[in-house]
Amino acid sequence: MDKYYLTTPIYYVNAQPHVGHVYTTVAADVLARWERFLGKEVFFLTGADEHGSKVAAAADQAGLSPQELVDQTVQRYLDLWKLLEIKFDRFIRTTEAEHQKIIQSIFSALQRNGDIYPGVYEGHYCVPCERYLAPAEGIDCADCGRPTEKLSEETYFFRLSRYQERLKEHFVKNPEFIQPERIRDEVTNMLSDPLPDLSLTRRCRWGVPLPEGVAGSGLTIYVWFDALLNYLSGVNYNPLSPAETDQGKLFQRFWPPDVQLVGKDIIRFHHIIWPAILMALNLPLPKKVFGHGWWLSGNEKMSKSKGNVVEPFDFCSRYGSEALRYFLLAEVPFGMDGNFTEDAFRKRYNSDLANDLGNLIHRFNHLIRTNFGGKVPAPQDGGILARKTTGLLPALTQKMENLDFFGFLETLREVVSTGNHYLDEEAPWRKGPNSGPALYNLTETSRILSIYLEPVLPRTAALIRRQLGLMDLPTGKEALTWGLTKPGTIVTKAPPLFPRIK
Ligand code: ME8
Repeated sequence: MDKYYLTTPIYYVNAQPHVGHVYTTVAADVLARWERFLGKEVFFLTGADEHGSKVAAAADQAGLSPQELVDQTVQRYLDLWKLLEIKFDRFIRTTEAEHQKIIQSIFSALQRNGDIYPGVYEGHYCVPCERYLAPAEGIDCADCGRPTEKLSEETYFFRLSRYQERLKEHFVKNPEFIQPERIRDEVTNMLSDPLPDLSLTRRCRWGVPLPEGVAGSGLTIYVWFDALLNYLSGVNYNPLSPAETDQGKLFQRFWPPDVQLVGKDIIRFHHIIWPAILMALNLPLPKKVFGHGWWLSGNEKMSKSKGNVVEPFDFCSRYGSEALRYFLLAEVPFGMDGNFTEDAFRKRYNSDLANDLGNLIHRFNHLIRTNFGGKVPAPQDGGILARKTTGLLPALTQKMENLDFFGFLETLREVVSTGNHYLDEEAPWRKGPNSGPALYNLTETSRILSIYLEPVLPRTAALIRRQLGLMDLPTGKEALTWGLTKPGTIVTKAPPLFPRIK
């Protein structure tokens, strides 16, 4: 069986989750569900980035210990993922003892092969971004615009400079590594000046301690080194434990990642620093690292520090988590920025979900119950609907491979729209008992549609199948054959899938 290893960033738990975090995680969940549907063995990793000055400062502000703060906040993330039906295989926390041990042994391994060496870091550091500034940036952070701290501290450096040429080569030979295409130039330009070595430790009380025997009192491992390595510790990689052990099996099975999703705010970490660390460890690189666009709010990036975030719990309680999953992926192509407004959300909800999809299912369900006593009538020719729905798999697969959720949903909207036109033209309410084959075709179309919609709308897909009495039919690729619904299947009355928002 093919494998598929997929990751999201691990989010800082200094504050509550917002719609930006939901975006990446929902996109990953959709991919994971799709790949499972295709029959692959999937490992979907997400988690929490729990160390660093920013988390420690938030804990101080809340009058809690850092551990208390992260324990509380991580629960909010877990609750949110449950609400949104995120089916991850592992949720990693960087405060887990096992993760910390792995970080230390990777640090030691790199030190042994000369990729880590002691030195003094002189320069600026941005705590909100947990980032060392390049000397040319000056004293304010180019990413968030805030003033930074001036540091002069003893540290250990990672020899990032050693990997500059190999990174360049890798980018040329593996164009699919940097996705989407529109950010390729930006990433490649990051290599136009010599790469400075990266300071790997900080004078920060809340972080992974240096490995035993490494000098440096008061120093902990730089939070980004700790965080990036979650993608390795998440599949139990450990340079000290051989691959054949139980520990090593998960790594053996799933490494390297097939797709890593990140927001475009952290592409330097993921397209430059991360692959360089893997090169230093002699490990294969991820196949694809995709830097998606931002959700803006009031034309600025939605972020905790700007105070312009959309709160997902409240949003889900008003409109449902399915609608949020749908909106995020249907509104804007994945690589682009989008403005999140309640008005845009309501418009899309009402047009795509309430009027088109919800109405289609509601209308023919009603007709089967009134014209045929609730039993799916016998089929004749599948006609245009059979042609429209069967054979979509290659095109949809291609779209998912390109992370084109927007195009994927556009294709499914066309199916829904064909179904609604068909219903209008066939007008079963006029044909009475002669409307049987048309209603069968609509049932079959909706069954196949529910299979395709499942990754994005898992609850809705199940509700469609339940009201059409199709719960016992297969849901894997074999479900795509036209004609699996048995005539006589009992259709039941159900509330609207997406009640119109006034
Ligand atoms: O950067 N639009 O964590 P973080 C779209 N811990 N996506 C957004 C977004 C927005 N407005 N705001 C946040 C960190 N995101 C590190 C990551 S990984 C080894 C360590 C999403 O809590 C997007 O995926 O700041 C972005 O990259 C991530 O959340 C940043 O989350």
